[in-house]
Amino acid sequence: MPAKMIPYRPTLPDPEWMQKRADDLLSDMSQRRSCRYFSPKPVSRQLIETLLAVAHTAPSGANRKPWRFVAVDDETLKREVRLAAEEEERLSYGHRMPQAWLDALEPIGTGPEKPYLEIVPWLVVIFRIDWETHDGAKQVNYYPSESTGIAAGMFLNACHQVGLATLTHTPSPMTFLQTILGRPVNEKPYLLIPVGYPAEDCTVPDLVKKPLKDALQWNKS
Ligand code: IYR
Repeated sequence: MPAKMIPYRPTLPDPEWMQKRADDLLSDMSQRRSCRYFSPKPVSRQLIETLLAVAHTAPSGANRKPWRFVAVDDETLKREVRLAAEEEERLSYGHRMPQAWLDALEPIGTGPEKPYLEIVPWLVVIFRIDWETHDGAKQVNYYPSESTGIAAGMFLNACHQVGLATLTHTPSPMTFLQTILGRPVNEKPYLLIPVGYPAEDCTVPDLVKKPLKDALQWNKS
């Protein structure tokens, strides 16, 4: 049986407007920085829900939407997450990460202490769902990593568009998030994203970014 199809006719924008909009998006997105110093200033649950609704519009393999978003503003839970993340990070920075990795992080200035996990108003944890059970039958999802990555990217973009700062934090391993947040074994922690306003005295590393020309090829060079 072929799929039921419905018309899709978005209004065709004018090319000049498109270029202007793309230029504006570029200058706006170029301002985005990963933030590690957050203000405790609250962000409403409604705003977070809307930003997650944006992420939830992401395309996904076979339209399965193989993700779970867990939004945390409970102080006790945030503290638990911080303590568990720091425990893993101490082991990682202490002996699990090879010297080359530590050297690569040196200009970013990260370390095992993660006070922002408690200070920030929201922790959004994205889980990737590789398989699910429906009516007792196991059903696999398709391209769960790609799909969840796209949803995460759209969430980061949406946060920036409304003026909120984020960090893509990946304490490794992240299984503690399953336990603390009560998620089942088929939901794998994918990204831990603190979301909030930057602290007034927030600083970010003065990094040189790889230019686009080094990441872009036109046709077959
Ligand atoms: N997860 C650690 C280490 C870390 C790894 C990468 I790759 C970064 O770009 C930044 C940090 C941490 O969050 O400190």
